[in-house]
Amino acid sequence: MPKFPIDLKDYKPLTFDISKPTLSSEQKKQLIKNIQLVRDTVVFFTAYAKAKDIGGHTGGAYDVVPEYLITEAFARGDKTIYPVIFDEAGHRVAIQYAMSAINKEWGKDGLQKLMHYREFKSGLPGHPETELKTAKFNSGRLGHMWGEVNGIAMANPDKKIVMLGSDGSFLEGNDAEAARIAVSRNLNVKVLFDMNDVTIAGHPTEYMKGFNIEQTLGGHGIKALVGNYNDKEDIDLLYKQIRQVLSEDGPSAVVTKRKMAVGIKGIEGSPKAHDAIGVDVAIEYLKAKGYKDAVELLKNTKPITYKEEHLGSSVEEGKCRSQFGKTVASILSKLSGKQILNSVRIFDPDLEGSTGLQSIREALEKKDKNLAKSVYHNIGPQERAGILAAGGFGSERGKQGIYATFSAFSEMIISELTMLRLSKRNMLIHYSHAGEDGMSDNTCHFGWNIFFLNNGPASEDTTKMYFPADALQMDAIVKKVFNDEGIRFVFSTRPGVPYILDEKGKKLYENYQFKPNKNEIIREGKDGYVISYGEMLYRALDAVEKARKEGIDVGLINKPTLNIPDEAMLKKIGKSKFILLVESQNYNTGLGIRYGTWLLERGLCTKYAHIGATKPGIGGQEEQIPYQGLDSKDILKKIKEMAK
Ligand SMILES: Cc1ncc(C[n+]2csc(CCOP(=O)(O)OP(=O)(O)O)c2C)c(N)n1
Repeated sequence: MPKFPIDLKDYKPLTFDISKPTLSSEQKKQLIKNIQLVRDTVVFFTAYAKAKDIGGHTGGAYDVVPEYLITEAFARGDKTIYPVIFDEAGHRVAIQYAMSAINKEWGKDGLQKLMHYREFKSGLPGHPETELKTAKFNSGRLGHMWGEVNGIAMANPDKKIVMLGSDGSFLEGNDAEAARIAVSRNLNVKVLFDMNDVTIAGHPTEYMKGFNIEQTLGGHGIKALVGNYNDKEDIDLLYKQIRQVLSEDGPSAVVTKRKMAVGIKGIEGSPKAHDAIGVDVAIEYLKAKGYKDAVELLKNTKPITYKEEHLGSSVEEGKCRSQFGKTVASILSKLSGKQILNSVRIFDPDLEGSTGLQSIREALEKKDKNLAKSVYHNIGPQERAGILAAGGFGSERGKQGIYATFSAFSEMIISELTMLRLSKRNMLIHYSHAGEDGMSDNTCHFGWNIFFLNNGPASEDTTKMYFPADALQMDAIVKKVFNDEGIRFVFSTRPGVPYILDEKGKKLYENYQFKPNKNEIIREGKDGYVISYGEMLYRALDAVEKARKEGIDVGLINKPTLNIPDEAMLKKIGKSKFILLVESQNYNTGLGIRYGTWLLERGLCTKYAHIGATKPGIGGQEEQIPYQGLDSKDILKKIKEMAK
């Protein structure tokens, strides 16, 4: 492994005395130097992950370096400041990792460790997670931290608790509740907001007219100190403001208005700075600062590739999550502007590029810009308000709300779902990034509890859950259920998946009509059956094909409608010698626990087992599935055990 290429010998930890109202010129000089070195470090190691094609986030972490270093320096000089600087925007974890390395919390090789940000087993996944022993708190779902910090303040009444805030997190409703509690109990919580006016898919002040952090805080009873920095940060002012909030009793905040990634040519002020910095942009930035070794490393780093062929499916892959948007766009393209206006509203909680909604927006804009404005709404990271608005729009026959986000965040809307279901709302909801596949964002972003959504009353539930196995099946499912009534969930995963092939090697889901509720025979078998769905189907198919080559005549069933038992199929496979249910959902909450019940209720007491995810994540991308023991090799092993 090459040596960490940023020389940090000029970095000197600072200690500030809270009684001093201003920085000395020496302190200021060193602070500015430190900020630059930490920012260069963040740029380098996040770009290095990008060069390896394992993603990451640069801009947010880069932004908050000044407030992090100033707070840390005050904490060194004042033991009443809680020693952990919390962050409600966990994707900015690069600042936590950078400082743990620089402060030698991981021993003398800490900087080397940064070279492995987001890699498998590196301990440095995409969000801070304490179980990996590299973070001091867990954060990653926006809006989940401040509420907890309130309780930490209650448990430590003699301490001041500092949390880094962000415009994206503040959009989530939990922050409003947390602010009220902090005010009502006069908690010593200090929130330092990075108001860079950038989230993933745009600028909050543009897509959420009226959004204003300081005025909102004022309404809750927190007077925020505002720093307005356009092109240039003012370290003296930031020092004074942080000192002031740390000196006051009770909750208080600093709102730092700045351009995201200030000083990084090409991405400054742009949502492009939110994710990992482009390698070319990083090279230009580091070159200008004379970091020759870092530039060379970035130039010579290749993407980590995971290509592995699977029997029974194609080499070519398609992304189901992108297909969702393409299919909806194609359906809408056949409607007139008036029909679209009357029948759909699309709500994007800031993830449009990741969930496929972007294709819908682009198609609408191509048709008619004004129509797009009326129909398509970037509602920012506001999971609950977004889904409720989508449901409210779908309150009449012929109208539906379309909504898409990550499967992990389905856990946030369970109660809303109950109310929407009671009101018989019409909605088409796409939850992407289900399971663990390709998720170096790690456990907080695993979409492994999607069956929490299966919570309606069994006798009259019209809620449907569909999980296609490849992009062609996604297309067929969306086309089939688009005009259905009720709440329809469609799931997909982060990485592309191969196309499922029939026994002759043809794409199974080409020229195919989707039949809701029906299970599909992918391979017939006499000795037993594997039943699976989604991104696990091609892995299961590989295992089944290999088992068959070894003389075990095992069949494979796809179950694209997750929450409805298929009576005919239950009867058929329930009489075989064994059934193995394969999924990447949580072993505790997935289809596996339901399927076993369905079998027993029908007196079908064959040998049954289910495998699903049982462990917290460990970083990396396609390593997550094998790590859970869910690779095709693991499935094959289980088939062999069961066929004995
Ligand atoms: C509840 C929830 N919804 C959506 C996301 C996906 N997401 C991650 S970061 C982000 C935007 C965050 O913006 P901000 O916190 O201002 O961070 P910055 O762009 O400044 O880094 C979103 C929507 C999430 N992590 N949690």
